[in-house]
Amino acid sequence: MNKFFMFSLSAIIFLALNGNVQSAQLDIDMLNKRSDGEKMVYSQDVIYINSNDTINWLPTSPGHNVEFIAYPDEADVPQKPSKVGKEFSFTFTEPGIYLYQCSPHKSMGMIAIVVVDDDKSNLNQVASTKVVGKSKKKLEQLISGL
Ligand SMILES: [Cu+2]
Repeated sequence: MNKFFMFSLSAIIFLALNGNVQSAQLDIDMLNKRSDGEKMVYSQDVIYINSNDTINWLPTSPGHNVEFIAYPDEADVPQKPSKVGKEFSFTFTEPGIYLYQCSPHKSMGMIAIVVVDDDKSNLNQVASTKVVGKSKKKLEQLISGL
């Protein structure tokens, strides 16, 4: 074996061992007003991520939080809403659709969706999740856009 071959082989082994553990850190702002004029919203209504990516929700505006209300059966999401006005982070290890809301503004349409690994197998479960007030129409819009 020549040196170049050895080098290539080690590079391939390195990528094989490390290529799948790359994960991203993504920020979502919790906002009173978004640049498009929408009020009481997350900066992204729908975000597509890969498994093992982490989302950091930032208290860019005060008074918001994150409360998961629908998610894949296997997902180990927090069962309690995050603290209002505090940064919150979660690493998504299970593929599927996650629906969350802001507890104080759940009737004002402050809901959003995370899709992990483009897996939409729990779409019906998410679509039939009970939401309140303006979030009913918004959920229909988000679902139809997936
Ligand atoms: Cu809110």
